[in-house]
Formats: sequence, C-alpha cells, structure tokens
Amino acid sequence: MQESVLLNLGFFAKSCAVLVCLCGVHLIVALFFYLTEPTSTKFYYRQMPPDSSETHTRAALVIFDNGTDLNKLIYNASVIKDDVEEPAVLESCPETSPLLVGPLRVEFSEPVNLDMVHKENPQLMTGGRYKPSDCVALQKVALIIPFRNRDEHLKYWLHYLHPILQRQQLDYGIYVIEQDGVDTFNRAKLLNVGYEEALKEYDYDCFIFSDVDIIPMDDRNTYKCSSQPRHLSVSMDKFGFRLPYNQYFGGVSAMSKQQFQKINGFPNNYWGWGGEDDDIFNRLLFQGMKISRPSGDIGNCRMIRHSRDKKNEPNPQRFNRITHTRQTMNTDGINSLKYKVINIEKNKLYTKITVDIGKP
Ligand code: UDH
Ligand code: NGS
Repeated sequence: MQESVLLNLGFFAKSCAVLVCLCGVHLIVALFFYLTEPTSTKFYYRQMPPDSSETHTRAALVIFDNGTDLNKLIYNASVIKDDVEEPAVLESCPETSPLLVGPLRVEFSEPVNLDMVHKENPQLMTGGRYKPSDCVALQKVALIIPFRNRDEHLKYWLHYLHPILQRQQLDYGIYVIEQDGVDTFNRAKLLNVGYEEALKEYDYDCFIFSDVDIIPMDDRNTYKCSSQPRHLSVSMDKFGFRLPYNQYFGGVSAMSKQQFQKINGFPNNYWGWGGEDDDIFNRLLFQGMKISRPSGDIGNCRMIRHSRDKKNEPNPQRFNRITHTRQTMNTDGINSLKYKVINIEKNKLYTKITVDIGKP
C-alpha cells in the first residue's frame, strides 16, 4: 500500500516537471516569433507630437491588417511611414481606348438640357475638366471653341462631346472663348486667346480647335494630337461627307504645343468670315509640316445647320491676305496677340472666357 502511494507521487512529480518544461519551451518559441516578426504586421502607435511632419492620415483612423479590430483602441494615433499604404501607381492609358464604341447617331431634333448633361457626366470637375481615374491619360488636351451667341449649338456640343472625350480616356478641359461686344467676329484670334488662357491654367500639351457646331460621328476619331498637325473634321455632311478641297483645314483641328508654336499660332487679323483656316494651312506648309487625317468613315461629322451670323460677313480682304502668309506669319500670331479678359466663368460643363479682342 505504502509502496503504491510512493509510486503514484513519483509519477505526479514527473508529470509536473514535463508540464513545466513544455511551458518553458512554449514561452521561448512565442518570444522568438514575437521578436523576429516583420514590422508590417506589428502594431505601432503613439501620440502625435504637435509639430510632427510624419505622414499620417486622419488622426483617429488607422486600419491595421492583423485580423484584430484595434480601431476602437487607437485615438489620436498615427502610423509610422512604413505602414502607410501608398496609393497605387497608375499605369498609362492604352494607345487605343478599350471604351470606344465606333459609329454614333448624331441628331439635333431634341433640345438639350444642360442639367441632364451634367447628371450624365458625374465625373466632370468644375470648368469642364476631366481625367481618367484608372489610368494616366496619354495627352493633356485643351479644347478651344470660338464663340458668340451660339448657346443652342454649345448645348449639343457638350451633350455629344463630353461622353466621347471620356471614352477616349483623355485628360481634358473645355474652353469656350467668347468674343465680347458686337464688332466683327474674329475666329482665329479667339483661338489664339484660348491657347494662351488654357496654358495659364494647366500644362496642356495638345490643343483641339473646334467650331461649336461640328460633332464627330465616330468616337474612334480621337481628339488628340499626332506627330503632324491633324485635321479632324474631314468628311462633313454639308460637303457630302468628303473634303471640299484638299487644303481645307477648317472646322476641327488638333495641334501640339510645339506645332502651334512653330507656326507662331494663328493670324490675328482675319476679321469676318473666311480665309483664316487657309492661312493656318499655309503656315503649317511653310514650316515643313504635313496634315494628318483620320481615314474613311471615322472622320464623318455633322454640322448643325444655321444661317450666317450677324457681324461675320465674308471678309473681302481674305484672298489678298492668304497670298501673303509667308511674309506675315512671323510677326502676326501668338507673339503679337493682344486682348483683355473681361470675365472667366467656370461652370460644371465648361470654362467660358469672355474677351475683348478689339476690332478691325
Ligand atoms: N462663331 C460664333 N458666333 C458667330 C460666328 C462664328 O460662335 O457669330 C463661331 C462658331 O464656333 C462657329 C465658328 O465660329 O462654328 C465658325 O463660324 P461659322 O459657323 O459662321 O462658319 P461656317 O463656315 O458657316 O461654318 C458660315 C456661314 C454659312 C451660312 C450658310 C447659309 N446657308
Ligand atoms: C473656303 C474658305 C474657307 C472656308 C471654306 C469652307 O472658300 O475659309 O471655304 O467654307 N476660304 C476662303 O474664303 C479664302 S464653308 O463651306 O464651311 O462655309 O472654311
């Protein structure tokens, strides 16, 4: 009996010793893992020094990726730099946007409501600015529209163009350059103003000069610049869907900053209708550039029918002027441009800049 009690006690003591050993091993292993664990899964939080320049998000909100909800515990905390999740670096948008749909139906029978246009384009920023959120646009494009008393046309233009430009994945801004007063209209000078004013706002590298009444009928006609100046409105309905003549450069065109500077911008002294686009064509030619154009159906466009505007009668001097482009282009252009900004209005869909450009 006594012998069996002693035996049991011996067994109990041995078991205790084994248990203590196991606990010790467990403690050592736990300590080892704790000390060698990488910082990204460890929690660091501390009081923010009042003048801390350390990167921190909102003071009280830090989310840890450790499976435990510690948010409740952490107030006035910050994360050490290594633990801050850096915003993902965006890749460049592809050369051809995957969002394009091709031919579009363009008509002008229903009136356009600008509030609707705004609702349908929720990603627009004030002043008619946009950039893709999932990639870096290949070009920063300023769209310049010469303007006076064409509000109905502008509504159609905004209705059709905003969705197209977004599908084309452009980083863009819309600039409506309105001629102040009632003197003779000057399209090319307004375009020069648009170039200068847009550049004051953003580092644009491409400029699209578009009449307010021309709408592309295919979104593959990308509103961006090429290695050569590009003519975009190449087959308009009013010309039977072809060029009126080979040198035609009116309607909608695209030029990079370098191309525009190389020709000293556009002429400032074509008052009234006609010839300024031929002068621009001459400038490009004299600087050794060629016109690039979209092919076939891609260049189809519709023009909103309208009658001749007041104070934009055909300019009788235009034929004489276009024969002297070579002599005038270096002194008449962006380097001699003078105007006065009367007002800048940034609304939801575009930036309107009203300017006094003088008179003939
Ligand atoms: N523009 C205005 N307001 C004007 C004049 C011109 O906003 O008072 C702008 C507008 O962007 C227009 C562009 O300048 O699209 C070119 O002017 P335009 O449309 O008058 O030129 P286009 O050659 O037409 O397209 C000329 C008149 C044709 C009359 C035909 C009558 N059947
Ligand atoms: C040419 C004009 C251009 C004009 C083009 C198309 O004759 O400015 O017609 O005009 N050149 C001259 O007058 C020197 S349109 O049919 O669109 O009114 O752009």
